[in-house]
Amino acid sequence: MFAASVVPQERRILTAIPGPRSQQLMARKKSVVADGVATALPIFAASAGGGILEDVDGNRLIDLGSGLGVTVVGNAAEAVVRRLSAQATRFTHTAFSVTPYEGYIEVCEALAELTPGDHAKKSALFNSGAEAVENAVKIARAYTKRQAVVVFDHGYHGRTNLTMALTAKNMPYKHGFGPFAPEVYRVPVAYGYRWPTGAENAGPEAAAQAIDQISKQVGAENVAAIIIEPVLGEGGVIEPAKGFLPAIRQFAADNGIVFVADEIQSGFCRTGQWFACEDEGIVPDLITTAKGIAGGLPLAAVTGCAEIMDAAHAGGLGGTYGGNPVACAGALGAIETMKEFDLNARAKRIEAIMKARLGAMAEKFDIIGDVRGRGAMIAIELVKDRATKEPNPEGASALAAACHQKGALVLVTGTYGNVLRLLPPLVIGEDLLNEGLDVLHEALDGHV
Ligand code: PLZ
Repeated sequence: MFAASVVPQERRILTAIPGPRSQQLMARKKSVVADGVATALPIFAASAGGGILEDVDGNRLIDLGSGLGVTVVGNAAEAVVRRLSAQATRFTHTAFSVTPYEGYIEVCEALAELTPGDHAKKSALFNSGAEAVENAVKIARAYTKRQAVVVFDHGYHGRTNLTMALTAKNMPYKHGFGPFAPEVYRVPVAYGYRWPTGAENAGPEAAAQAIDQISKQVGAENVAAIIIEPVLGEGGVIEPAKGFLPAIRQFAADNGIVFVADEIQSGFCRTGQWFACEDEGIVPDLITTAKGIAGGLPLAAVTGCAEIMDAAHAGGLGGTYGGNPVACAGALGAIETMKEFDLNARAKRIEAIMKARLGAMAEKFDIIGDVRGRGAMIAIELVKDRATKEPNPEGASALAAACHQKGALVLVTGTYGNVLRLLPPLVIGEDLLNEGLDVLHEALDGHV
């Protein structure tokens, strides 16, 4: 049994979506929660576990979103609950920078063991993905004594001021919130489906363009860090075409630039490997993690070469809550679950099921322009016309809404808002996963 939660693993729709209790709560939300904090679904959660999320009206939805890719081990995973409960009864907070505790060390030891490369590694723990990315930039700047940071088209790195600058998409992430941090430069990424000369050329051509722009417009000797998601999540589950990541990684190594893999969404078994950059044998200098690391608790990390990590002066990295003891206990429980149930193998099995089913749907429904992704990070890109590849954001929203009504929770993403992504918890049962895909199939039937 994966989950401490007792939610029955079956889809059940008892009321209209949203039901009356969710509607009441939504009315209360409207009066006290800032409108900027929007929700993708108008239903309120009551409990969740395995592959099911139950709402306050008793509806049970198949979870194909994992709370934005977080609950790799499912909600309320048994080992997470056991460990964090034990920790919470001992102490909930001391501040690691005041009175340290063992759990923090254990998480850093696990990160050193699990991240790519067998060199000496160190970590620093934080609360959110954005905070981890900001700190990776601080560390890279301290190490290189350089300022420029290079990021990519379609990249997403967070919502704080520096990470808004690093994030590509204006709406909803940046609009009206500038000015943004300086010394951030954006270059092309190998987006195979939309590469003008075809997917087969995307890897080398995009790498050449990116390297040319960095060299000519920024100057490699000014660049502290190159930051990239090995699979770009919010940008539309874009796997950079083969060869792209190794070429950029090599360029960074040749020019003394810190190569940062942002594995906040793609890490911790999500793509069928501990980290997605392993797919092409990449060993990053620094790696940022969050989301899947702690089974839903707020925890994030920067991990990397000890020499680079040690470049920041004592007291230069920190924060009141970073590496909170309860969150660390959650992380140790999540990692225990990943190992015990071999969740990398589960992710690969989920990929096989989803790719086969979505491939068949793509043959039937012209609205599907592309099926892509790895492991349990899979997406379909929706288009108005397969020849022009004109994005179809309306189709994506309508499909997602239809899935929600029928009891499958899916997420819409992508620079053009036209990508439907499926990020199920890795502990989802195969019957439930197939049923979720049946729902998507029915929704496609109703909308094209
Ligand atoms: N880097 C690669 O995916 C968070 C954001 C959703 P935080 N992605 C989901 C939203 O609308 O806010 C993310 C990511 C990558 C960084 C982050 C930022 O992580 O924990 O949300 O700060």
